[in-house]
Amino acid sequence: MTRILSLGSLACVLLLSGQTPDTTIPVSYQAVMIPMRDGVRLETVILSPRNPKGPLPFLIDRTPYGVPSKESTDKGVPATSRARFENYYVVTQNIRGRFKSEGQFVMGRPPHSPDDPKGVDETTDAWDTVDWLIKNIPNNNGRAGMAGTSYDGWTAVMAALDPHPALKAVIEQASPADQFLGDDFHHNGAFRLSYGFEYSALLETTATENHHFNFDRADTYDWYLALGPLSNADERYFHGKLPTWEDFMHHPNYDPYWKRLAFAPYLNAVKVPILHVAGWWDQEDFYGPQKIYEMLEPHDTDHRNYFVAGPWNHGQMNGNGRRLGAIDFGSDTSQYYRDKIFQPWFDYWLRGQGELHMAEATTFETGTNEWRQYDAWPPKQGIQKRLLYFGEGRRLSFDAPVAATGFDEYVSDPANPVPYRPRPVPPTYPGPEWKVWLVQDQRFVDRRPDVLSWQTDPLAEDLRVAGDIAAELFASTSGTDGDWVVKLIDVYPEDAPEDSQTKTRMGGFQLIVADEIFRARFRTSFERPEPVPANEVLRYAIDLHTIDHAFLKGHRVMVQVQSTWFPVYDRNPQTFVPNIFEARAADYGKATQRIHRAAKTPSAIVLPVRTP
Ligand code: PG9
Repeated sequence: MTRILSLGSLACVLLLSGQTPDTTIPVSYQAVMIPMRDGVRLETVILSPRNPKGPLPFLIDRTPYGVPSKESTDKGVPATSRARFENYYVVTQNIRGRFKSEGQFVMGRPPHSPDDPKGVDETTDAWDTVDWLIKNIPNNNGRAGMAGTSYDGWTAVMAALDPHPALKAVIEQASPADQFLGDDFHHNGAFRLSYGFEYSALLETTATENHHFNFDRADTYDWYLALGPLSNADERYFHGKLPTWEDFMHHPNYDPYWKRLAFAPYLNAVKVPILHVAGWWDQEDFYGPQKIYEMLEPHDTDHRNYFVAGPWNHGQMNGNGRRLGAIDFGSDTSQYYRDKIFQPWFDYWLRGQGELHMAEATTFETGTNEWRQYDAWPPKQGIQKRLLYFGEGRRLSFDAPVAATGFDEYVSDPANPVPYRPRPVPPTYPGPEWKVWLVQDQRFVDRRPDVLSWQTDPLAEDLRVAGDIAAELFASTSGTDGDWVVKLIDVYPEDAPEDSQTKTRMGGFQLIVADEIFRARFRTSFERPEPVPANEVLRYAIDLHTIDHAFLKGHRVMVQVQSTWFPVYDRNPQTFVPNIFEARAADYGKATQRIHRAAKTPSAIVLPVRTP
C-alpha cells in the first residue's frame, strides 16, 4: 500500500519532507468527475501552479487509495517539489469503485476481452482520462505522463499497453507483475497470508476508506497461529464478502485467473518510453519492476525501456532515502533519484527540456554505497558466474564438495513456525515495522533449530555481485509438500561501528541482500501441483532475483535455509493436500528437512561476480 507515498499524496509529501509553511509553494486545487466511455465518472483532483509559465503538461497518478483533500494542499506543497508543481498539472484520480469514483472496484482488473468493443479496464480509463484532460483543461501543452508507485505503478503500466497519443512517457515504481509468481499475494505459489488477508480487508471492507482489520491480539504472529487452517478466515471473519479472499481460496494454482491478472500476456511492444524503478528491499513488489523491464526488453527496438534500482523499501523512492532501518547509505538516494532521474525524464519527454542522458540501467551498489550505470540489466560485461557451495561444518566456500554423501537437517514444525520479523509482530499497516523487516538483523532467528546457516570465512577482498542470484538446493523432506526459504546474508565484521542514529550494534549484524521462498508442490509446474516424493533428494533452482551488492573485505557471506516464514507466508501443511485453503488442522505436521552437500548433490548459491 502506498497511499502515503504515492505521487498524488500531498499530505504525505508534506509529512515526509518535514516542511514548514514558509518552505511551501501555493497551488490551485480543482476537483472534477471525469466521464469514461461507459458513462462512469472518476473522482479526480488537479493541482496547478498559481502562475503557470506557458502551457503545461499533465503528470497523472491513478490510484485506489484516495485523492488529496483540499485541506492538505491549502498551505501549499513543499518547495522541494517545486520542479514538479510549478511546471506540471499534477493529477490524481481514484480508480473505479474507490472513494467517490463511480463503478465497481475490481482488484487488479485485467484487460477486457478484445472481442468486447465496449469493454473497459485500467487502460481504457487511462486513455479516456488523458483525452478529457487534454480537451478540457486550458493552457495545456498536449502532453501527458503517468507515474505511480505499486498499485499506482501498475495502473501506469496498464496505461502504456495502449497509450493515448498524448501519453508521452511513463514511470512505474514498484509495480507488481504477477501476483502468483512474485509480488504481493504469492511468491512461487506460496501464499502471502498476512499481506493477502490484511490487504483484502483494507480495500474491500468498504469503498470509501482504507480499512485496517481490527486484530484482538498485540502480536499478529499469535493471532494468525490461533486462526488455524486458512478456511477459518472466511468462516470466522470474512463470510464470503471479500472478493479477493474468495479468489485466493478458489484459485490455489497458477490458473487462467492469475494469468489474466499478470502482465506476461500483454507486454509485446514498447509503445511509450517507460522507466521501471525497483527498491532492493521492497517488501511488497520487488519482483514486479524487474520482471516488467525484462519482459519488455526484447521488444525495445527504439531504446525506450529503462531500469533503475535503489536501496529502498516499498515506495521509499518518494521519501527520504538516506537510510533504511540501521543501514546508512551515506546520502539521500531518493532525492538523487528524483533530481537526477525522475524529474529530467519527464522534463525531457513532456516539456522538451534538456537532453536524456540515461544509462540502460542505473543501480545503487549497496555496500560501497555508489550509483552505477550499466548497458544491460542484468549486466553481462565483466561478470563471472561463480558457485558458492554449502559445505561441512556449516561452511560456505567456492570449493565444490567431493564427499559421496553429506547433509544438514532440521525439523520444520508448522505448529511453531519461524517468525519473519521479531515478535511481537504488529499489523502490516500502518507500520512502521513492516517497512523495515527485510533489513532486520537475522540473528533473531539464527541458531533456531529449524533455521540452518552456512557462512564463509571473513572475506580477504571485496566480493561484488551484480545481476541475477539463484539458489540451487538439493533437498529432501520426510513430508509430501514443503517450503524452502533461502536468504543470502551479508554478515558484518565483529568490529563494525555502532549505527549512531538507531544505536544498533552492527558487529556481526546479519543483513539480508537476497531472498525467496519456493513451494515444493510447484517444483514441476505452477499449474499442476504434485506431491513431493518423501525422502527423495530433489533439485530446486530458486531465483533470488537481481541485486547489486558489494560484500566488503572483512564481511562474511551467509546463507540461511528454513521452511516457514510466518505469518507473511501461510504454513505449508507439509502433507500434500490438493488445496491448502481447504486443509484441515490434522493435515499439518512436522517434517524432517535435509539440505544435501555432496559431490553429486552440491547445494550452492550462484553469484554473478563482477570484476571492476
Ligand atoms: N503493494 C500494494 C499492492 C499493489 C497492487 C495490488 C495489491 C497490492 C500497493 O502498495 O499498492
